[in-house]
Amino acid sequence: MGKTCLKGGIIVSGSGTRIADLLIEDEKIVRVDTDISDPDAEEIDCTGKYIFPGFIDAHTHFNLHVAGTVTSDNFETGTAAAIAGGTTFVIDFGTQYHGETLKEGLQNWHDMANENGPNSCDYSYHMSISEWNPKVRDEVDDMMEAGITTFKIYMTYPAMMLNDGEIYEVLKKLKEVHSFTGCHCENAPVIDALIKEQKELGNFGPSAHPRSRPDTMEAEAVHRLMVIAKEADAPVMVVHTTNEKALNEIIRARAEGVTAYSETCPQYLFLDKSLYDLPNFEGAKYICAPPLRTKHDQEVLWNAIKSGIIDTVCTDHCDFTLEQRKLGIDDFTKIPGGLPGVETRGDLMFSEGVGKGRISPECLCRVLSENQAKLYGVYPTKGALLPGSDADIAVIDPTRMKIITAADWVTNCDNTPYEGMKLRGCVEKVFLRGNLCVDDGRLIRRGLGRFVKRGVPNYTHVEGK
Ligand code: DUC
Ligand code: ZN
Repeated sequence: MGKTCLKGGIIVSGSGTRIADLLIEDEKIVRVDTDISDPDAEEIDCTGKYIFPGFIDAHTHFNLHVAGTVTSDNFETGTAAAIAGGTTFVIDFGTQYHGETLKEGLQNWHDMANENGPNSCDYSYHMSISEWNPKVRDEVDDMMEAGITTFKIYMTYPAMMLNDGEIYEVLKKLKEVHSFTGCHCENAPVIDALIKEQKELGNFGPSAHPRSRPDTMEAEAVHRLMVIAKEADAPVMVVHTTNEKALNEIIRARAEGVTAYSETCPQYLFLDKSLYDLPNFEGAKYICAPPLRTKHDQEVLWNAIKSGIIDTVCTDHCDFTLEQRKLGIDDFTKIPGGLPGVETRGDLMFSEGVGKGRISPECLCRVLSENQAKLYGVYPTKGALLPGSDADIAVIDPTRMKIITAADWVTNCDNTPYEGMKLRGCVEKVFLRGNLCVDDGRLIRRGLGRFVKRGVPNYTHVEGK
């Protein structure tokens, strides 16, 4: 592969930026310095461009079975979409379906990743625990051994959810092995009652979706999780935090000493719940859980990213075609839920976040790359531009324009919630372990992605950076 030198770019880390050259040799970064001159290296002028560690997306769902169908992106297409958007490492959710062991769940995910492949960015999985018993408890150690060092639990969805006592035991066990779990926080029984209420009122369309899953029921579940985490004296991650009330529960718990991490997703920063009221079943395109919230919540979340309250911005990428959405044409609860996002996150967050002055490049680096690498046990191999790190790199040109459209994206889905959005400041080049995979904004090389065995989480939440 040889040597490549990125000349004169703005090198970004979570704690600062500097103009420097960056030398890649084979799969690794070997030097970051001013005025590197190596006669054997191919030079690429990066003047005025931002050089980020490749973005990490620790929340994707490829090949996931939802509401009687399966996500339109599998590992092959999903990892290609990821790298096209500057994401060089994804962590999907391996899932233990009912009746399975964790090992069987993990094997199923390996099989899918291998069979669908080749994969175009590096990947790993968290393991979703949907049944808890002494055997599963012991298998947690096997998962850690296999490099699956973080987990996921659900407080909703009958096929996945654990009860409060089980959640307590999971948290305690994971603390023992220096791991933690992400948790989907929504109050399932009240949501069921609210769904019933909506249907009794004759509301079967997408606009009933946010009414049946209010912010209060997300906040209640976050509160409960925080209390359980405090009792277990164990760390926990709230995935896809959507609103001010839920965020306040996290802030309150932290003040009481709980080690609580928080993630949000672009859909909660850019889209609001008025979209569910669009006519002609258009609102179905935006169904996800928890649902989109208010413009006020969007501002609260942006401020929380800026002040370091939110640790990560992932995507919850989980996409369905318009035809698939029609499974719920007569009943909003049958619309497969989830939104595409793995391809658009880097561009959206740079253009609308950094470009519009909402967050700094350093902050973007933390929430899209560095914090995730530390939390999920791959730092500084990934999430950093240091000698010895993988040469996973996203080069962003702050003047590059783009109009988002599903007509010409890599994602295997015929719709994007950001259709027609104009961006300024987009991904130009992407390197995966030293290989140029995206050039001039176009995916030019696929199939180089590998499974990554992760280490234990090593991260401390710090606010106000
Ligand atoms: N929410 C969604 O909308 N889809 C997939 C899983 C989830 O939690
Ligand atoms: Zn999810």
